[in-house]
Amino acid sequence: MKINLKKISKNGKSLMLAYDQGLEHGPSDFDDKNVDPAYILEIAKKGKYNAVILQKGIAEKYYDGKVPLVLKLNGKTKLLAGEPYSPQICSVKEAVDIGADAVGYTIYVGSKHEAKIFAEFSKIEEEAHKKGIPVICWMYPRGEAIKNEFDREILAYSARVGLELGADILKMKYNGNINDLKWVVKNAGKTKVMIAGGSKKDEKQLLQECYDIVNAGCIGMAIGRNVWQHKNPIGMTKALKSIIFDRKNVEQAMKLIG
Ligand code: FBP
Repeated sequence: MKINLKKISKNGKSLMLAYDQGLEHGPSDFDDKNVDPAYILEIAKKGKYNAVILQKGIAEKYYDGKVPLVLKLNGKTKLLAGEPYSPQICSVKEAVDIGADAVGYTIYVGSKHEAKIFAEFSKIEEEAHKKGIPVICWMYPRGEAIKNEFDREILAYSARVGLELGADILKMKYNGNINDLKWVVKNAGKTKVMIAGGSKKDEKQLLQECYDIVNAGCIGMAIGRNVWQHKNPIGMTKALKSIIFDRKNVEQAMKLIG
């Protein structure tokens, strides 16, 4: 089934604001300002993001429908060691009732729990697509079998798995090599690719990554810490948008940070 991505993109490009780190990483990512979900939703609104990515608890208490919503359906803490598995904690129906325009699910490609993950995801994919809701997969190759999660073939394999399983968008990590990313995008076929921001980095490095990402054929970024940990989140948003939507270069974008 062809799923419409218009609600969470513009002219085939997209910039999403991720705020599920409270569950995935815990409070170590936060300061006095960004610990407050209302602060993040204000950035999402002012920055006119194509979507904000939340877990259901925060969505139920803070989301006001002013920006499109991607609701994450699974999650886990960083406290548990061992082979990764992120259990489903929200149904597609609940997500739609909360107002989700798309749903998200993390797949740990190569984990010992892969069979369980695939089975859980296939039900989500079927239900979401029946309702016409796009499915975004966080494709994270992890576990004992994965020696290097940034390896070109492992990343490309993960992208292919996303296509084969029926995801509409993949949220992946960039290993810093644009040719590798082009191969990843090719393997994703008609499934679109977005890139995560990662931990806070130098502004110029982030914008250069954004520039590569667009030039490799990705539709944009689904980014969190590099925006809401920034002293000027809206300036950083403008810079990222100028590259993704207006094809500006890094120097031009740098001037917009303020
Ligand atoms: P960031 O841009 O802050 O890295 O957020 C992207 C993201 O995919 C989040 O949605 C998620 O919480 C986190 O990264 C998971 O990253 P990891 O598993 O590498 O800690």
